[in-house]
Amino acid sequence: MKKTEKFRQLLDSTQLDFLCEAHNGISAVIAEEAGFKGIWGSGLSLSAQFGVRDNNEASWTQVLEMLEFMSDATRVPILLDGDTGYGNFNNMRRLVKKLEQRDIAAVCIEDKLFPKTNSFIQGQAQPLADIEEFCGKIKAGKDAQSDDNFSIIARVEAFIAGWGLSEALKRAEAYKNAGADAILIHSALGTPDEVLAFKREWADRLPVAIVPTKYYATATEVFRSHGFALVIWANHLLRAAIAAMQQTAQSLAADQNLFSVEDRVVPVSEVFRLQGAVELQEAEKKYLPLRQRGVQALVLAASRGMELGELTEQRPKTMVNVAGRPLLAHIVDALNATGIKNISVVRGYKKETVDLPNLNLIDNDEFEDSGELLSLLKGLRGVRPDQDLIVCYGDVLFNKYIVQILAESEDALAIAIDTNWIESANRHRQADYAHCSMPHSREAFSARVTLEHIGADIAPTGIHGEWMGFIKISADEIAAVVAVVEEMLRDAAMRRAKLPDLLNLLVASGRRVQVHYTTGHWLDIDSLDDVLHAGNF
Ligand code: SPV
Ligand code: MG
Repeated sequence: MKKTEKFRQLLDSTQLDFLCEAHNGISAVIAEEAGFKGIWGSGLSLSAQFGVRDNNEASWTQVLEMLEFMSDATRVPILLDGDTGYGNFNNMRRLVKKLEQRDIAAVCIEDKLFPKTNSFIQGQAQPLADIEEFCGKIKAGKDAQSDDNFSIIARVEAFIAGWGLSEALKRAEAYKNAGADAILIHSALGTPDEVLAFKREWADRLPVAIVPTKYYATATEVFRSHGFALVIWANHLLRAAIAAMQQTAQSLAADQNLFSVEDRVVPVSEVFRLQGAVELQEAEKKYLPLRQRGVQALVLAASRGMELGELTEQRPKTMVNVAGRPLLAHIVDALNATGIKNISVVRGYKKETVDLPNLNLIDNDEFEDSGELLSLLKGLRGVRPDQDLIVCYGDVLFNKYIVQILAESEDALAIAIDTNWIESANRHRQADYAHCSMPHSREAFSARVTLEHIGADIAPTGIHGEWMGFIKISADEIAAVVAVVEEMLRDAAMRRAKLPDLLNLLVASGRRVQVHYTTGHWLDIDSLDDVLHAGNF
C-alpha cells in the first residue's frame, strides 16, 4: 500500500491514531520501530536539529532533503509540518509536487505569515493569514497533487493568536470548503479546553488532529472520547535526545573518560542495526565479485623444524629470529605489503610462543603425530569462507610479488612455480619439483599453464620448476578442498601426507591447478645456513 493511502486510512479510521515526531533518518526509524503508524516531520525539530530557529531559517529544500532520508529509511507515512507553505500559492504547488516525488504522504500548513514563528513564542502577537489567501493556497496544493490520496491538513492558529472559538470555526469551515482533508486545531493552553470546545462544535465535518505539547497532562482517553482522529507527539524524540546528549557531554567533559557514560549509551552495534548494516552485508555477498571482498592468508606453522636443532628448542621454526625478527613477522610483513590483512596461522609446537599481534591463531594440538594435511584442514575450517585464500608455509621468505600474482588471479586453484630452480640433492626439495602442461617460455606467458604432477619422481627433462609452497584457493573452492582433504585423512596411510600429495590428487581428480611461473625471489629456511643467509634476503 502506498504511504499516501496508509495516511488516508489513519485520517479516515474511527479510532484515535498517533504520530510521533522525527527529525532525521535515524529518529524516523526509531519512531517506526516503536510502532507508530505515522511520523510528524516537525518544523521545530527539523530546524532545531540543524541548529537554527523555527522561523524558516532552514530553507524548504533543506527540509526536503532531510525528509527524503526519513522517508527512505521507513515504510510508515510522513506528515510534513509545512509551516505556511514556504511562500504563496505558487510555492505551495511546487512543495506538493516535490513532496510527492519524495514519497511524503501529507503536508500540514498553518494560517500564519511567512516567515512564521513557533506558536509557543509570543503566539498572541502573531498575525494570521488572510482567509481567502490561505484558501487559495489550499486549493493550489490540492490541484497540484497527482496522487488522489495525498493529504493536505489545514492548521488553524486562531486560538494561538488570541482569537476565539468562532474565528477558529469560521476558518476551519473556509479551509474545508477550499479542499482541506483534515483540520489541525492548535492551542497553547495548559488544558485541552480550547481544542475540546472546537471539537464539540465542529463535530465530524473533517477529521481533526491535535498537538497536546502544552496540555500534556490530559488523559488520552479524553481525546479518544471526543472523537479526534490524530494525536501528534510533536517534539519528544528531539527533546529526549537533547536531554541525553547534554548529560553525556557533561559527563565526558567532567570525567575525561568513557567509563561513566558507557552504560548510558547504546553499543555501536545498535547504531549499525538501525542503519541496516546487515542488509548491505547480504547484498555484498550477492553482488560484489569475490576479489573485492579481499584476500586472506593461511600460514602453516605447526611443526618444530628439527633441522634447525637448538634454535627450535624453545620455539617453532616460524618464530626463529631472522635479521632480528621472527620469520613469521617477515611473512606477515610481506602479506601485509600485498594488502592481505586477514592472516590465520596454524600453530602446534610451542604454540604459546606464536604470539604476534593481529593474527587469527588456529591450534593443531595433534601436530606431533600428524602431518601438514591436518594443519591445512584445521586451517581451512578456521578461515573466512567468503574470501579467497593464499596458503603458505611458516618457514618461507618471499617477495610480495609472488603472492600478488596469485592473489590477483581469477583461478579457482593456483600455485606459483619457480623456474629458477637449482638442482638439489635434497629429497625435501625434490618433492616440490613440478611438471606442467608446458615449460616456462614466451608462449607460456600468455597461455594457461596447468600443473600435471609434482614430486621427486619426475624425470630431469620433465622438471619445469619448483613449487614454493603457495596455493591460492578461491573462496568458492574452499569447501571442495576441505572435502578432498577430509577424504584423504580418512585413509590412515595418508595421515602424514603433504601438500604436494594433495595437489597431485586434485589434478588426478580432474581439477585444474593453474600455474604461474616466477623466477626466484624466495627462500626456504631449511638449515642454519639458510637462517644466516636470510638476513641478506
Ligand atoms: C512543530 O512541531 O513544529 C509544530 C508544533 O508546528 S508546535 O511546535 O507546537 O507549533
Ligand atoms: Mg511547526
